[in-house]
Amino acid sequence: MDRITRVAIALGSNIGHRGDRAAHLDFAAAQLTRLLKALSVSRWHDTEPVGVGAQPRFLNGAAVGETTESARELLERLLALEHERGRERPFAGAPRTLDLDLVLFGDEIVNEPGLRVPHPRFRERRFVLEPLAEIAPAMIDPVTGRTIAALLADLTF
Ligand code: PH2
Ligand code: MG
Ligand code: MG
Repeated sequence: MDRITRVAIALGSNIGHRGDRAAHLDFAAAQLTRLLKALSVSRWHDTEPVGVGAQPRFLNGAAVGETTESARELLERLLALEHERGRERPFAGAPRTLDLDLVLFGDEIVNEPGLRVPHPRFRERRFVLEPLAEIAPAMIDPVTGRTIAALLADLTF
């Protein structure tokens, strides 16, 4: 029997195809139903850009589901979906059509080139925690041992 891992993914877009950021997130959600079992998807949240200067507003969401693949294999699939939506990386933090970040991969802690889980900054990011708390408030961050709901309640801004 393959080992089943529950994963959390953060979705973001701030370049819309003809202005439609939701089309990118809807595409990602549809593809994730093929990649993951028992998928839950949050609603989409319109958010202020954080830490990237003057950029278009984001649409953010979260998805939770189960996989039998490794974190590296799932990451490769997420990058392929970003690529399908024309994601370009001219510089770090550039505006993007589709960003799919692996936030949690079960209780695994991975620190490798190109792959860090839990996502190193997700605990400070309301645009990640708020959608994730909608669908998986009891999910545990293996680094702090805190639930998503507790991490969200900790945010002071
Ligand atoms: N992603 C970033 C930087 N800033 N701000 C919002 N609101 N939403 C994002 O997804 C986001 C951001 C880098 O990945
Ligand atoms: Mg990101
Ligand atoms: Mg990313």
